Amino acid sequence: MEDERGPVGPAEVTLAQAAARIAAASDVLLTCHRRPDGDSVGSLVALATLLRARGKRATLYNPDPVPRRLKWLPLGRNFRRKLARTIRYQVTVVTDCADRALLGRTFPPPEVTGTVVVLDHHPHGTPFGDIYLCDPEAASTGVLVARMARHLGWPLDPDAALGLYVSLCSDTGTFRYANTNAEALRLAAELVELGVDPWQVAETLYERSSMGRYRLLAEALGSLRLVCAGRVAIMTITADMVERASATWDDSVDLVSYTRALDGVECGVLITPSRGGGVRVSLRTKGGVDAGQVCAGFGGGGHRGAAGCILSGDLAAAAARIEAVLGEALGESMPAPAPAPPASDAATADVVTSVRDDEPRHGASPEKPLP
Ligand SMILES: [Mn+2]
Repeated sequence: MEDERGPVGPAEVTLAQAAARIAAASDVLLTCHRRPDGDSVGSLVALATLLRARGKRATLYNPDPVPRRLKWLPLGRNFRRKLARTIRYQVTVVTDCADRALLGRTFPPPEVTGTVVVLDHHPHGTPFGDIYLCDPEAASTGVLVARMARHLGWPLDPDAALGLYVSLCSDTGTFRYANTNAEALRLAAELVELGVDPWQVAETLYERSSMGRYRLLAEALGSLRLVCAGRVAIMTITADMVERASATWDDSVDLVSYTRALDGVECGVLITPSRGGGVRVSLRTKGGVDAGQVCAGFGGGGHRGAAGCILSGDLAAAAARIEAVLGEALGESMPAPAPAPPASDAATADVVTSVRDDEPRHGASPEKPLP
């Protein structure tokens, strides 16, 4: 496992091969990137439900807690945060993870994991594990789980359906972003036929904001400023602001979407202190600028429309650096840059985005700031 990012990479396989390996195991560990989000948790609980229905043992694991807004999912409270070193699994499935570093240092060793099967959909990921299946065309990792279930002839039960639906909502912005495709919508329709109630899910995910989050939003909007002739919006959230709002960092999830949603803005940036030191930059674009590429330049990564990275230095220095890079990227991406291009045109650009949660999962090295 330790050497698998060397020249001899993991086997990139077909869905059938990955499905066969998972189906052959009776004792499976299921995990995802640190700081799990709706796609990873949703796809994992769906997979766990499917495996258990076949009489297999499926253990859900992540060192970080499942966010409160996702705990209501079936098995959402059954995630283990620690594993005994003596436990042995035949197969470990990792979902929604573009880079081994995003699993953190606590990821169990090969004698515990058994064969590691990675199911992912990030473009430009760094393949890892023993079996690596990645399809950037899949709107969410849940789509891969659904394809696998179909291939194996495993019927989706209502619990699996709910997990897959949340996975879709999470990564498509509830069917708004440019990764929303026919397959995602067909799968969603199938899940609704299986009993998923779209309003109940939306209400649970999006209509239970805390007042703390609203106060934090007010603080964050107060920090918003436009640069690059109005084409870049930068928002900052500091620990002081979180405190003043009597909020938690959990309340800041997705506030970055307010930056991109401004008319005329092509790149939205949220800057926050990073837990491990340095500054976390969350970047959202309308597609003209490749957010994943910009963040990769700083050792992070992600999708075209949503990515993240960690910079060294203080908040102001990070803002200045990202502003400079975006100014350059905007100059290159737009043949005829205008001070205020119509947002409606920009919105039709080829965006591949996946936002719901913050994107440490996309960054290559969330735990240590860059030098
Ligand atoms: Mn995802």
